[in-house]
Amino acid sequence: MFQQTCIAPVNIAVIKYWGKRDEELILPINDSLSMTLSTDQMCAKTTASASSNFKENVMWLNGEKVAFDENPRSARCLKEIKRIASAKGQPKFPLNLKLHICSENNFPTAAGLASSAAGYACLVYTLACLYGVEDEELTQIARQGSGSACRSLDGGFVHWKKGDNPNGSDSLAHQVISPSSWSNMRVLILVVNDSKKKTSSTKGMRLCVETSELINHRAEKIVPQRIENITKAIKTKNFTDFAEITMKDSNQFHAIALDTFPPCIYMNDVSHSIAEFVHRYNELAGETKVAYTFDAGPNACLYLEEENVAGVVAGLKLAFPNDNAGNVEYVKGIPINGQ
Ligand code: 2P0
Repeated sequence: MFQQTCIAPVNIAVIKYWGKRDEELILPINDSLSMTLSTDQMCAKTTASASSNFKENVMWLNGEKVAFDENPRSARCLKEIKRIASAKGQPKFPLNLKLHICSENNFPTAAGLASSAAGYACLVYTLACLYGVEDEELTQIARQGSGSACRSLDGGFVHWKKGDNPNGSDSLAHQVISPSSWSNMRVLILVVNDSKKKTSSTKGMRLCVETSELINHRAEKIVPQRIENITKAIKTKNFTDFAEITMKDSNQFHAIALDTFPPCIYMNDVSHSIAEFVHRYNELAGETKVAYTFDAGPNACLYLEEENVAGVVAGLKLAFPNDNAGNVEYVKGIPINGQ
């Protein structure tokens, strides 16, 4: 039996990916940029085994058997890895051996907490190690599992370029700065609700591309400049500019989600109260100390520098006591991935 186990981190976008120009190859309509979190507290862990005793490819996700060959995304990731392994010659074992794959997330799946990003990044990386193709360009394969997964294969801040080629060969993710370049950056995750979201990201963005009159304006006229500006803010560690762009981009993503017909509503009243708290906190502090961003769910991700964590957490605990039903469940301090 041949076996490999790997872990992969979550990433949280500050410039959001929303909308595909090619559903099958998972090619986005705009660039996106994210920060990779430490694997200490939130990660996916995958073990893949190949054996001549296995009769079929089988996958378990968080203990539940899920489709593998019937799922076009996981099947495509495996096909691509095998294609590279075969092209390299001398595969470690016969490529026709069947696989058993076991994957677990140590955080809520599909609650807008980037579970598919960590999950597919982990699946692709584990398969790549199993078949001995670590040195290949893997972000292109992870992207075909779940778009945001391509940003989880590197640490620090990562930029996924939409690319222009119809075959996706230039739709790749690259590191902008290493984790150590902004080592006091932190993220707090505020879990407002960990139940499965109503509209999946895949479905939500498809509907959005089909019906929103604002989405193309965002993709063509807004995002390119934002990517340039936030890259500069990240490279110069300008927290004020970084925070403003991050919050505006989160708000714009939720605005185009609302412009979908029927609308996709991911934030709830508690989410909006958290955003309000952040603006008020910064106003009272007289400077920008914290930024929010919300993905396709109600949970909040707050970006802030280490020296402001204690103050912000104290304020949050006063504003959102854990014992109130419907309020924030818990708060985690998560450092940037140190790998
Ligand atoms: C992001 N999200 O940039 C944005 C912001 C959610 C909100 O990437 O269809 O699960 O598998 O490519 O990667 C969620 O999208 O969607 C996502 P698919 P994915 O993080």
